[in-house]
Amino acid sequence: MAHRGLLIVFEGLDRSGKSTQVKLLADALNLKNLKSEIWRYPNRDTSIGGLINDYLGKKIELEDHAVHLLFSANRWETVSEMKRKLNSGINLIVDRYAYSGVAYTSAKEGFELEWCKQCDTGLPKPDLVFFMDTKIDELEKRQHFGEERYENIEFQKKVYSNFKKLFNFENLEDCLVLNARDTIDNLHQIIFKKTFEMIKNENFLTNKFSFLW
Ligand code: T5A
Ligand code: NA
Repeated sequence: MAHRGLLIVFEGLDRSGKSTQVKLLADALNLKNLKSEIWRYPNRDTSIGGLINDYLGKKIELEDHAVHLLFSANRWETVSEMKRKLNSGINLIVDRYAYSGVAYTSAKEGFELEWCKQCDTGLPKPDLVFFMDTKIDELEKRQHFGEERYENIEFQKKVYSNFKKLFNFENLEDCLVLNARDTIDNLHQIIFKKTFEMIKNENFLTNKFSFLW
């Protein structure tokens, strides 16, 4: 029976190097004929994604609960295509997912983690999450930091502590924490090795998914 593809997610604060590693990983897998696609959330190409894009770019204002649900809807609107691709054996390398949804909204005043998790319940659960762990004050030095909504140090600190709660950094079954201050190439080597091991593990790739949470 054909293997399904892996669902691999990258998470981390703004500018922590996710997109850089997502691209390197997808390219390296494709070079080995392990068919892989890059996905990202928010997916700014849909009409919901267009609203989110305007919100992040500070062109429009949206109520905080409403925007949280839009981010979630932006995942749900692509979920059948996600399952179809995974079932056809394509690995999906995903730049942010529901963990960002929860970590960012629950950094806002008056939002409980549990409420934030609710709307993403039932989404496919990633096989592997890479968390790009950065020193918050170093993000400011990276290119373009500060242009979009949420890109300020105080907010990012709250987001970071929410990620810690979500992933339970002391008991890392769901997630591999990477030192995002390492060089781009070193990080890629670690990420590729871990992913390749998983792809080669026959026992691991059943055709079933788990679901969040
Ligand atoms: N959001 C998202 C929610 O609130 N709810 C949700 O449900 C979701 C899904 C959009 C925003 O939306 C929020 C979270 C975000 O605030 P985005 O479009 O993913 O998120 O924006 P960013 O996370 O900011 O994505 P970026 O592309 O801007 O950052 P990346 O991908 O983390 O970083 P990258 O790879 O582009 O690198 C940034 C810079 O650092 C350099 C790169 O060359 C680049 O200049 N760099 C390194 N420098 C030194 N050492 C390294 N190891 C480096 N790696 C990269
Ligand atoms: Na950004």
